[in-house]
Parts: sequence; C-alpha cells; structure tokens
Amino acid sequence: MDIRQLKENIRNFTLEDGDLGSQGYTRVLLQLFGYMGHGKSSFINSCKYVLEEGENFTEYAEAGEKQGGLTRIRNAYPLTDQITMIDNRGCNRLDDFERAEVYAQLGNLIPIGQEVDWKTEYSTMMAAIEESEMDPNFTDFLVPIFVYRVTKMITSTEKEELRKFLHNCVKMTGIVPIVVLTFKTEGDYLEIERQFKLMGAETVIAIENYTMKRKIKTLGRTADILMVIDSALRNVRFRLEQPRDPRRERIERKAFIFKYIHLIKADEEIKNYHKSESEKKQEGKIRSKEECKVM
Ligand SMILES: Nc1nc2c(ncn2[C@@H]2O[C@H](COP(=O)(O)OP(=O)(O)OP(=O)(O)O)[C@@H](O)[C@H]2O)c(=O)[nH]1
Ligand SMILES: [Mg+2]
Repeated sequence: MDIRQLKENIRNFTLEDGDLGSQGYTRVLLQLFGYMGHGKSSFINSCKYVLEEGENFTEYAEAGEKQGGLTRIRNAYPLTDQITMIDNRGCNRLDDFERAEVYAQLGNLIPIGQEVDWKTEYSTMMAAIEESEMDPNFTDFLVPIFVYRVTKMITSTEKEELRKFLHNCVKMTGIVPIVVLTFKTEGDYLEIERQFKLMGAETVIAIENYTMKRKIKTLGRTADILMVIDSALRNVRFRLEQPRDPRRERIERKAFIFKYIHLIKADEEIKNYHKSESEKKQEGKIRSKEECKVM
C-alpha cells in the first residue's frame, strides 16, 4: 500500500467504523513488551516520527542502553486521538513472577504513569492488582506488540517462555502479539522471523528503528514501521466485528491473572517443600559425618 494511504488510514482510524460501532471502547492501546534494551522506547519514537511530516526527530520516549533497563515507568504516548502506545517496563527474563507482572501490565491492571517494580512476593503482587480497582479501566482495546532485537539469538529457555507468553496473550486479549523485530539490518531477521512463526506468531515485521543518530527517512524503513500500526488496527477491526463486552473482558483478564499468580504460588510451595526435604537429608548426612568423626 502507498505510504500516504497507510498514514491516512492510521490518522483517520476510529473505533466507531464497524457495523457494531465501538461497543464501549474509546481507545486502542498498543502495548509494547519485550526484554530490556530491545528497542521498545525507540519503536515509540519511530512510530511518532513516521506519522509526523518532515525530519525533525524528537525523542519522546527516552532510549538508550542501561543495566537493569532504562524505562521503569509505564508511560503512554498518544499517536492519534484514539490510538495510544504504552511503553511497558522491559523484563530481564520472562520467568514466573516477572511474567505475572508483564500480564498485569498487559491486562492494564497497573496504572499508566506508575513505576513498575518486579515484585517477588505473592501478597504484594495481589495487593497491587487489587489497587487497580480504585480506578478500573475497561474502555481500552488492548493490542499486544512484542519487540525483539534480531542481534540476539533466541535461547531454548526463551523459546519456551515466549511460546507460553504468545499463547497467554491470546487468552487475555484475543490477539496474537504482533512481533516487531528491531535492528533489521544487523542480524539474520529471516531466521528469527521463522522461529517466531514456529512459536505461533501470526504477524512478524522486521524494522530498523529511527534514532537520534539515524533519522533520515527512507521509504522502506517508514513503510515497515507503518505496517506494524496498520496490522494492529486490522486486528482491532476484526475483533470488533463480533459483539463484545468490555466490562466482562476486564473481569476475565483479572481472573486470568489471579489464577496465574495462584499457580505460581502453589508451584513455589511445592519447590520449597522438596528443597527443605533435600536440605533435611543434607543436614542428616552432615550430622552422620560428624558423628563418624566423634566415633
Ligand atoms: N541500530 C539500531 N539501534 C537501535 C534500534 N532500536 C533501538 N536501538 C538502540 O538500542 C538501544 C536500546 O533501545 P531502547 O529503545 O532504549 O530499548 P528499550 O527496549 O526501550 O529498553 P529498556 O527501556 O531498557 O527496556 C538504544 O541505544 C537505541 O538507540 C534499531 O532498530 N537499530
Ligand atoms: Mg525503554
């Protein structure tokens, strides 16, 4: 599709377009996820940049390399009146507790503008989610977007984590995350694309982010970035063809997260039980060695 047409479609997108109207949704939230330093904040800057005219690059979302991740606050960046991007906190690993926090962000159960700290305790995690009831939001239509940098090869542990993540995103939002592969020109993006497709991804788009250092607009780079937004909006339109109930969907997302946290907790207790059993045995061995020495 022509670049101008793509831009127009995005700028003019409204949730009221379909036969059933907006069904109570007022905004599309493009929810960005991914490991630290993979280009989430830069992708937000790129999306804003390609929708603006001229080559005056603004770093709306701070981007850069930082140990422990640069973005810590879950900030919102509007693209149009009805489309907003959310820069969720990048994770180190998608292990159990971090993943629960990722799902809480995805489910929009952590307020926008609030710092996200990875909780390691079951009770604090539940309390944080309960707090979201103070100001429940069910009018945002959530679209997950997963950002992955092609210079990093996917390890087998990550593959397992990612497969589950993609699957659970579908359960929570009804949408298979759109996978955005960054650093397109610096790695084998075709191979990484293949791997994501094998994990269940439906749409994988490789892009080169615009950054302060590399901001000359080219046709290919601009088109790739616009295609991601376009693909997200096509998903929204498709889902809105069916009757929806935003309030019920929020309750279901919350139920999913509670169940998920309970399962982690149960799993942890089982692990602790086995650990203490083996520790007991270990202690027993030490004691018997000491007894031997005395004898
Ligand atoms: N060459 C190139 N550099 C990129 C690209 N995307 C991001 N970068 C650079 O990679 C670094 C990390 O990018 P960020 O956008 O801050 O990554 P992030 O995912 O937001 O990181 P955290 O907030 O720490 O989770 C920055 O120095 C960017 O300039 C890309 O597509 N190509
Ligand atoms: Mg960031």
